[in-house]
Amino acid sequence: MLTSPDADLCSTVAQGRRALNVIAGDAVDSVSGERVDVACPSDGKVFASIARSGQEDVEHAVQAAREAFDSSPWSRMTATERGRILTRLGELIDRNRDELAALESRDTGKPKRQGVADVTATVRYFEYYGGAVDKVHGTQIPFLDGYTAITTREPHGVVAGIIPWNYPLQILARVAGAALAMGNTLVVKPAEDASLTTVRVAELALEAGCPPGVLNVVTGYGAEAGAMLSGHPGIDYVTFTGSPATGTAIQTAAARNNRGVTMELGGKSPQIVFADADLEAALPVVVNAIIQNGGQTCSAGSRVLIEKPVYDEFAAALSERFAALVAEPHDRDGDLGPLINANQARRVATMVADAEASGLHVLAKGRVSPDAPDGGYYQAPVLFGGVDPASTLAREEVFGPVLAALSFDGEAEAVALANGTDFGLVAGVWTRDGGRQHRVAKRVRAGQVYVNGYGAGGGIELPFGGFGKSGHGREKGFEALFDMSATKTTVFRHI
Ligand code: TXE
Repeated sequence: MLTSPDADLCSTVAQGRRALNVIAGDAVDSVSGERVDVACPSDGKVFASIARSGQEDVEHAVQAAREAFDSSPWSRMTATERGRILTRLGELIDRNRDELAALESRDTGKPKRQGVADVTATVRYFEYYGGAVDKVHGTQIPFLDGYTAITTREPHGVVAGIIPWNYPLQILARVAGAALAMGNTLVVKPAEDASLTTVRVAELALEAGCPPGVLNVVTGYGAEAGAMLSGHPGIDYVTFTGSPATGTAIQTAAARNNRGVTMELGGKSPQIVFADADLEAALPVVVNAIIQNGGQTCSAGSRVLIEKPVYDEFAAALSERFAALVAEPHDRDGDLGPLINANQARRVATMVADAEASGLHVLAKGRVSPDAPDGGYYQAPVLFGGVDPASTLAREEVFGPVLAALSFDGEAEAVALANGTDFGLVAGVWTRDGGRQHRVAKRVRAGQVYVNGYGAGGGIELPFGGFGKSGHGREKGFEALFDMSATKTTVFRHI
């Protein structure tokens, strides 16, 4: 728990926070007492610390979640009662929205406005899943004469949720909303870069009436607490959002125990702009889809595929927008903040430099605000034009404000390019032709397709997940409730 959760927000953030794990309803430090410093991405200065959890801490958390699953009223209470607790949690988050939004913004570097939007979505997740719980039901299956066969949805048991740093609150809420709704208990390992709001929500969950042990948080490093948790035999199911490489490590660890997983592993999502599109409507959406959250969004629209007759016109309009973009400290509340940490800033800068060195053409560059403090992790937005579809920039996730513009000739080439990476998370299709809208939406391999719009991360009601290297399983919407439960078949013989 945070040591001074209710203190004046600004002074609390300024004075520094010492976050503890939440295990079995208690705020506890790691057994070793070791801590991890947390820096604000805007200036690189340490302003908080989290517990560095190890084997014993993970052990305690898994045990607490197991006891809560086996013996607390949680999985036996009626779905309606569980739903009410989740709804109440949403209300409490709403009541604490200023604190949470500012904390999220400070912890991740995202502009305050984005922090506020994230809190709104978090509230919606708990409201949505709180209301959905008692609408999930099984079936009755016509079977042999003299038998009644029914199916019910059963919780997996103890779920591990490994959360990334780009949308800590939202991703926690989509995982916890669905997992808790179905009667599972949870151990969450937030990212070492941004754990503070997760700890705070776990504290609010207790206040909302979640029995101790239902929602546990262990903070610390991925290679330590994360790896221990995902490979723990006491975990029944693992849900993860993050990089494909870590996803592979987690699946391998879970496979040793033959446990199920949900994997959300990012993308290289295309926005396809046909010559007949409403270019004026497309322009701000295409720009926003790559700069939202500094491009650190799994569903970022990081490729724009433009049909040849309008390529020059649309690329020029994009260039004008990009040239005006400014990366600023989070408290300026602009469109674009810093990146999360020095590693990510280095990684993005290297990908940009490599792309330039390989001959890719920069159409426009934004800038970093002169007011950005030294020590912050800033990256000026970059628009590359005429990008070779075989290049690294066109195929690999950059996770920064870097857009690759490619040209195409006709529908078939558009679909081939859209499907030309290993990923398949989201796609945007911009055209006024109704037949083409349906044809292209059908043929593009992506978990979500938006026609004449783009929902980078939006829509908590909409099932979300990928094909190929983007992962498997579905989060959000009603569908997540199926991922977070298993079908049980019960057969009664009439005697
Ligand atoms: O992610 P990691 P990183 C992508 C994006 C980014 C790249 C690297 O391309 O540039 O990943 O970011 C925990 N066992 N995305 O290194 O490693 C870790 O502590 C168990 C896409 O930060 O995937 C954190 O909680 N857990 C993405 C979480 O995994 C481990 C969001 C994510 O970290 C672990 C973030 C291990 N061995 C990055 N190693 C998206 N899809 O939205 C790390 N972790």
